[in-house]
Parts: sequence; structure tokens; C-alpha cells
Amino acid sequence: MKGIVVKSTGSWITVLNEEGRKTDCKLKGQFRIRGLRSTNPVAIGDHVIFEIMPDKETGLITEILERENYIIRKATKLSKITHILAANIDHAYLIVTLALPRTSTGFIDRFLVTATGYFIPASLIFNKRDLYDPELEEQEKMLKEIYTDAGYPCYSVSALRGDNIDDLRTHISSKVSLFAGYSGAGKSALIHALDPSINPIVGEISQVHHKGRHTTTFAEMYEVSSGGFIIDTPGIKEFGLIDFEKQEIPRCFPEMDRLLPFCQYANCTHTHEPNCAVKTALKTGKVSRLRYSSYISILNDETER
Ligand SMILES: Nc1nc2c(ncn2[C@@H]2O[C@H](COP(=O)(O)OP(=O)(O)OP(=O)(O)O)[C@@H](O)[C@H]2O)c(=O)[nH]1
Ligand SMILES: [Mg+2]
Ligand SMILES: [Zn+2]
Repeated sequence: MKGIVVKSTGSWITVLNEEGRKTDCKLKGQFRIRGLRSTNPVAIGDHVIFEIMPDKETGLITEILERENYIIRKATKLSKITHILAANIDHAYLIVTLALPRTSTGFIDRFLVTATGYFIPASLIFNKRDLYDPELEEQEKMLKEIYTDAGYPCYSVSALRGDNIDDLRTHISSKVSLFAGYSGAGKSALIHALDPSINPIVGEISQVHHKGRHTTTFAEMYEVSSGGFIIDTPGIKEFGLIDFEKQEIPRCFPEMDRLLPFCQYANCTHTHEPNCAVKTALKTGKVSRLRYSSYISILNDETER
């Protein structure tokens, strides 16, 4: 039988078949050993072949079909352990907020570089706008402009108050969407707002650390009743890049990549080269300083490696 992995707790892998039935499966031994240097050999969203066990209740996954794409990260910049967030995704959404816990632009840019590098369309969802004062509203407006211009659609919502949830719902229908972000950003709350029949556990923000409490501990794919699938993921602190060559990084900043034909050198890194169109655009404000400084920071990290 064919199915899609919708949940994996380590000991059991839940597979949804074409008739909409879920079966808890084990993985046939050999996959565990075969040299996948990832903490999870099977990822949420994987298409698999499985058979029903003699108990007629549980299943055995015998084959993982080739992935159309996947999104992968390291726990930290220096960590060697990789983690596949999900596979076969149509769209990656990063849930961010300028309220608590405020998402850093460095984190946003690392996420976007990975999605872009793995050819997955990405968008930003600014959540918790009910908590914004005029100053945060102004900041959000500026960031939305920067990221929209760069090529990443932005949404401004409140999972709590329901602002712009209908609009987001139309965008996620008939797609497999990944929801990622810091713990406490409101990924699970947003999924509940999009479809109140889905009830993932929603956590609290710590009064002391002003961060989430890592409420969602396993990624899980939900079918939205108005159409589409959403993968809720556990909160992440850092987004370490994997398998990026230094020369690929400028290609993962779309607004800079667009300017490359206007740089003097075809392999311009937009750092020290003369007649660089990106540096000119930086002076006129066409390329944002925030994005450029993230670019330099990511470039330096990859050089160190
Ligand atoms: N004021 C306000 N609070 C929100 C909003 N969305 C989520 N929250 C709150 O933020 C806290 C964290 O929400 P969760 O949905 O658990 O966050 P998460 O991103 O799933 O966090 P992890 O599962 O830990 O990764 C909860 O207390 C939510 O009620 C919002 O739009 N406005
Ligand atoms: Mg959650
Ligand atoms: Zn250049």
C-alpha cells in the first residue's frame, strides 16, 4: 500500500493511506542502518510503501519513495547532526513575530536561504499583530516591504483575534505547507485558527524568559478541512545551513541574484569586487542593509567551515 508519513515519534511512524486511514508503522530494519546521516531516516511528508502486519493493526514500511524535495537544517551552526524538517513540501511558511518571542532577521534569512537553496517557495507569516503598538506596526511594515521586494510574500495575521486568517486559508488550500519558526511564535495556534477542528496543543510563553516552552515535540501533518495539508513542527532556535557551497549563497538572495548580470564579474560575491551592482543598490537603498548584513554573516560562516 502507498501512503504519506504524517507523524513520527521515534518508535512509531503514522502513515496516511489514499483512503484517509492512518496506520502506525515500524520501519524495516535496513533503513536505519543505511548511511543517512540524519536524526530521522523517515521524514514527515515522505511517500512510502507499507504492508499491514499479521496483527491487522500495525504496518511495516518497506520502501521510502524518492523525495521531490526536502528541507533540512543543523541544530546549530557547528553541529554535525542534521534534521530533515519535512519532505515533499509545496510551500514553506516561517511563522515570525515582532512581539514575544521576537524573531531575529538573521534567523529569518537563514531559513529563507535554505528554502531557496532547496527550491521550495517560501513566505513569512507575521503573527500576533493584536499585540503590536504603533512602533511595532511601523517595524512590521518596513520588514514586509523588504521581504516582499526580495521575493517572499508576507502575511500579517493574528491567530488569537483571527485577523487575515481567511486570506491565509485560501493560500494554503490544495498545497502541502510547512509551518516552521521559534517556539512560541504561534504555529500550532495558527493551525487551530485556520481549522478549528484541528487541536494541536498550544503552549504558553514563559513569563521569565519570554520564550515558548517547546510545546510541539513531534512534527505532524494535518489535513485542513477547507483544503490542503499543514505540517506543524517543533520550535527551533537556530537554523544551521547544510550542504551549501560558498558560491551558492549569493544565488539564494533573490534580490541580489537579480542584479548579478549588472555586476562586472559573473562570479561577483558582492563584497570586494569593483563595479558591483549590489553594492550600488545598497547605497540607493534598493537592497536592504539588513539583508546584506545577513548575507555577509552567512558568507563568513560558510568560509569558516
Ligand atoms: N496575543 C497573541 N498570542 C498568540 C497568538 N498566536 C499564538 N499566541 C500565543 O502564543 C503562545 C504560543 O503558541 P503556540 O501555538 O503553542 O506556539 P508554537 O509556535 O506552536 O510553539 P512550539 O510548539 O513550542 O514550537 C500561546 O500562548 C498562544 O496563545 C496571537 O496571534 N496573538
Ligand atoms: Mg506548537
Ligand atoms: Zn556584485
